[in-house]
Amino acid sequence: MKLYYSPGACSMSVHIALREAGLPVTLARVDLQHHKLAQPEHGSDDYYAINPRGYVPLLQLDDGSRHTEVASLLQYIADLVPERNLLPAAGTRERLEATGWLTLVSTELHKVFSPWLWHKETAPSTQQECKARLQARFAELDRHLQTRQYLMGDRYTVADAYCFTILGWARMLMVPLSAYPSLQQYLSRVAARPAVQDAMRAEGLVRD
Ligand SMILES: N[C@@H](CCC(=O)N[C@@H](CS)C(=O)NCC(=O)O)C(=O)O
Repeated sequence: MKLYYSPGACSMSVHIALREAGLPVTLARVDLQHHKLAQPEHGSDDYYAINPRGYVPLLQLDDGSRHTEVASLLQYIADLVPERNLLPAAGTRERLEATGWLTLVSTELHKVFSPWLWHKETAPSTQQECKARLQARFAELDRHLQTRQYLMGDRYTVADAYCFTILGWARMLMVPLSAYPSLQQYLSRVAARPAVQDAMRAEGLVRD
């Protein structure tokens, strides 16, 4: 498989999941500002030629097919290696709960940070509203994590890889997490996982 990614972007959750799954992956870095490939392929560096939507992640399977959307890529990876327990089995109440978390991270966190807070031209009133909405979600997560190690309790899932990746943006976007100690401990717990460290190192976000 080949993962088109940008360091620290939402694509890092898919990168983490691939490492948690023990699946081999080739990384292709995308410059998201210019929508160019860091290493041109077939003589072209135009990322729109790979993904007409222009965004990462994009996962190219070994059959050459190309797929996007973090939440569905994470489910696909987890389902490839059921023995790694990265998601509960399909059709169970636990799976419903886990896909609920994936959707919540996608729609209530990822798409509230982005596109609004990454874009300096966003009106201050919109920024304020997004920050207030995020803080309400952080407070909810903080309460949830007071008595749990991970979103699904004792069990780490790909939803944690996604949540960790998106909440990693908080400091850069000036949405402080200091009022949410259980959430901060959770992020440290996820950060300590070897697969997370390996992915961050490979993306140039941590050094030895
Ligand atoms: N709907 C997509 C959104 C992916 C997305 O927002 N990617 C961002 C990085 S976190 C991106 O590549 N933005 C650059 C762009 O849209 O041009 C998903 O859930 O995977």
